[in-house]
Amino acid sequence: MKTSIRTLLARQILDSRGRPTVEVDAWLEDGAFGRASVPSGASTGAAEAHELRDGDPAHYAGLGVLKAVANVNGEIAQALGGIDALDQKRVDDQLLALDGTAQLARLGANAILGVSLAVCRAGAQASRLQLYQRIAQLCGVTAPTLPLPMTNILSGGLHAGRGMDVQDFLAVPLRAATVADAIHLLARVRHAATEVARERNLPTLLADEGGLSPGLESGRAALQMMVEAIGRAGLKPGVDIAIAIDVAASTLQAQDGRYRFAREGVERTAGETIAMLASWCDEFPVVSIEDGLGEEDWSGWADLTRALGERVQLVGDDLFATNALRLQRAIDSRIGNGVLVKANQNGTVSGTLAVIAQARSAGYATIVSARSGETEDAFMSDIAVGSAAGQIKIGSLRTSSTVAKYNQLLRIEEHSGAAYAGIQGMRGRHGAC
Ligand code: 2PG
Ligand code: MG
Repeated sequence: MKTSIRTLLARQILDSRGRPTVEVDAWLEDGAFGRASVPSGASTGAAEAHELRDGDPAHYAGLGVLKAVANVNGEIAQALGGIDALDQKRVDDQLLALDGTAQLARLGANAILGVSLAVCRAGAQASRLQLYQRIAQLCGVTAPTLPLPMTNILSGGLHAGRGMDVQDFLAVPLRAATVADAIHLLARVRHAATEVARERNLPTLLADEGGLSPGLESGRAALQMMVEAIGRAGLKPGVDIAIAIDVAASTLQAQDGRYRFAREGVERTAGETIAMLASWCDEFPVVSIEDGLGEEDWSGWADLTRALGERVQLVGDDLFATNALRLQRAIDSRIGNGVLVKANQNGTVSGTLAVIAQARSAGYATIVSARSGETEDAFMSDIAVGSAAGQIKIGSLRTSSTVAKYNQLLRIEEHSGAAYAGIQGMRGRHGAC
């Protein structure tokens, strides 16, 4: 068959942190070609699909991915040869079956996702479709939509040497007619944040996602700086630009279910953490809070949802790990109202799109997200548009791996004439904000 997989070829390349990752080339019988590479997190959830690393201290400090590469070039290429690339579900099911473990620990989720992405791209080329159109076809979406972006401005946590306790402070454009307008507003805020940092003699060097890492003593101080940067950009906080937060609270967990805010020098119970987040929502234009509590703190999450779920978007990242079973548990007990979607937490294109569909049918918001270790591959932008996810979370408007995602949105907007979701991408889902 013309669209059968002919060749799969993987190699080790480097990501934005200079760490090895997997890149896969897929060729089909008719000459169609797809190349894709796999991102990697730092604040990783325990329930994520398993990233296979070599563990050889003499090679990239144990972080090499030569075993995953060998798994693609050997066992996976052998098993997938001749399968129709346009049957993405069959390709992905075959990959899962071949691995045979729940978290894809045998062949490696990095090997499996690299193949799944590359085959999807080759399938798009064979179908003479743009990648976002192919994704839309796979999801049964008839109206692809440009997502509302949330953009990292200030970083802490594991992305910035724990210089601040909370991991991400992001800007969300409230008033933009197109994704190009939205990106322009975000660029103004990012630029103004550098000016504010410079004036206050704070560092202006880049954190892992291209944001600033001012090392402020508390979340409140970082929120004040966000508001100042928005104002400095000539924009109104809460009118033009709102704020999203990723607490990444799983990385703050201490003994007895408490959370350690080391920079601030305090430990908080889940209840005290919820009270702190609520006070931030009272005082600042916060519209979205991700991982406000830890990945196994289901009862705390239930309290958090009762306290703030009507007011703001409550996003599970480590909590859900783009995993259908974990998401279903949350849906059944009404925990959170938004899902961060990371293909490498799940392991396959089909599995990732299924989680988006599952979240959507339960009325949860969906935010397609980059990882803190990225490559120049902008596949996630096509997923966000093609699945009409409504929102996308990307690092700052700095460094080519991050900017590649924004640039792809600009290209798709020009090519597709698709509508821009705007703030409805957030509001439309759960009535919050
Ligand atoms: C997150 C991402 C991006 P990482 O926590 O949402 O900010 O980080 O890829 O390190 O998990
Ligand atoms: Mg997160």
